[in-house]
Amino acid sequence: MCGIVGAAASRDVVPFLVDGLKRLEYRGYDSAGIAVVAGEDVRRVRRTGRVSELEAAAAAEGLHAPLGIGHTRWATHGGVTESNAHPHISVGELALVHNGIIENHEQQRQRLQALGYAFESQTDTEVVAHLIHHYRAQGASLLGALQRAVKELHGAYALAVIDRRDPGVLVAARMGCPLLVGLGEGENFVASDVSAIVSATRRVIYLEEGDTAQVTRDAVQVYDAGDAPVVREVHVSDVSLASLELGPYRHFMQKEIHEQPRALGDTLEGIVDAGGFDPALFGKDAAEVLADVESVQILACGTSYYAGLVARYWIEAIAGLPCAVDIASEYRYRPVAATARQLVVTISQSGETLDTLEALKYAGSLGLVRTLAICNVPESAIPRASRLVFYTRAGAEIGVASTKAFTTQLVALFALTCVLARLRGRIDAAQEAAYLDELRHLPGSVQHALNLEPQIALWAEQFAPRQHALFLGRGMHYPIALEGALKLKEISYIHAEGYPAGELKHGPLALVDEQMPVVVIAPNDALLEKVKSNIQEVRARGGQMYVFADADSHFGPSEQVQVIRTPRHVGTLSPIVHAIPVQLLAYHVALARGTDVDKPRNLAKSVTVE
Ligand code: HGA
Repeated sequence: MCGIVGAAASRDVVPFLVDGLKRLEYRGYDSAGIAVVAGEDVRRVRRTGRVSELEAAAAAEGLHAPLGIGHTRWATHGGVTESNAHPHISVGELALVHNGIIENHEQQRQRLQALGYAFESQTDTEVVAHLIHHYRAQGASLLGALQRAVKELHGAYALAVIDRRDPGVLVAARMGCPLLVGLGEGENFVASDVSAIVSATRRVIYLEEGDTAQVTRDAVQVYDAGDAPVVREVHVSDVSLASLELGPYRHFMQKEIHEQPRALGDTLEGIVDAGGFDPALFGKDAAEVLADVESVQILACGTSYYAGLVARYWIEAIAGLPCAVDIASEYRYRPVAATARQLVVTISQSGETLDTLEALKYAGSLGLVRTLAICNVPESAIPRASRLVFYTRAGAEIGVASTKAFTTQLVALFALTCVLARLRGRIDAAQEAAYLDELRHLPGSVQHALNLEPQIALWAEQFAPRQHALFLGRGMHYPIALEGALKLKEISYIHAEGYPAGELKHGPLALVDEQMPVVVIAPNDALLEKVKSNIQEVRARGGQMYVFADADSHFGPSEQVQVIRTPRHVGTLSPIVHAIPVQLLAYHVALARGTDVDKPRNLAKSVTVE
């Protein structure tokens, strides 16, 4: 969603800000803007649409300055217009960018209007600019005014502010939305995401909830929620510039699909190196936290939720623990019958998904203290709010449609299953060794699945003109059908639904005709014969079937039934292998339809608003 980048330097920072905003584009946005303090003026350029348009406008206006802030906006309050785009300026003096939502913006707006402030936008954000200006006018420093203002805000924010009266100073604040300070050589930065500043530095300080910071080109000072100076740890980010570049691929989604063998291998490394399913994989005191767990509650959104649905099959079957999976935005608002010894597992690629974070906090308010985060971004909010953590090592995921984050989450969840099973005495050393072996072979099987791309691209041509599609699966492959349908919807805009194959005759069969492609996930497992019967039901109604069947299943094509042979059945980890063909199908259908694969309309990468 929204992105922030800011810089205090001695060079012209405008090209750096533009470059940073381009690196934040993947998060999804609808407009962008830059403000700088140049000489005695604060100057601003904003545009709806792409950062490249903003870049051209900034060049046309001759914008150059050593201090500035930039923003990509994903509108929550007020339409997608230039006047609603950030930065917002108060009285021609200070400029501000904001990620998040100010919940008490209406009261603040009335108060500030009564004080004489004129509003130019419909956003919730503009009140913050005027509020800081108001305290500034009463004699506070820029930092002091920010610190007073944020105490009157309800909601979530990451803020960066500059003022023409303080030409070298950038101030920032964080509550509920990520914000970090980057430490350069004779220049310093702020950003909502390390990718925005990685061309200049990888040394970062992650601000904590309630922190504010003052950043100049040669000094950084962070203050805690009580405005006392604090020293925060400096981290060296492992995000590399190469991971943010496309390389030989057409899209980041394609690159990330193909990176899966490596991403899985990297994620597996810790497990394989530990030589087994050691609880310590999840944190120092994991053995103690996990030992007496009586049930598991998984909380997540979107694709991560589907990872949770797969894990339920594993956790119940292998660890023998009851497992519930909830969509975070539902869980957080319903009265929950929590049991004390429940393990709460949150799954989020970014670690900033607001609904998941709030669901975790809600679980905490119910007294659920055994919490575990599965996340791809170090030091993000959800792991920091959790007792135990497993970091997937997928690397930066830029495409809005999640691919490698999903499959690496599944590896983490499988490892969790095995740890729980081991602690409960449900698996012996031989079984543990067998599961480890399956994991070791996983990257190879995924590579085989990737090799199916040319065949899948041919199917995609047939899908491209369609308006609807059904995805069917059974057992632990039912969530893969859901994920396949979601991927297709997200990037090709074809309406698609995932169903448990056995559920067809209870409704969706009514939709089937020769115009409706039906994708079937048909692994060579105990449910294969059931799936075959479901295929016949569709065939009898004229449906066109596209079946992904394991190489060892002897499942052949027939009239109306096309088959692509996936690798030999890999057993328990089969959902991970079967995720690959549905990702490739969605990608190639989107290509054939000419959609914006990496930035599908209306969607954002990290969903940091409710
Ligand atoms: N509420 C602000 C910022 C929105 C945001 O953070 N989106 O991710 C606005 O609507 O401008």
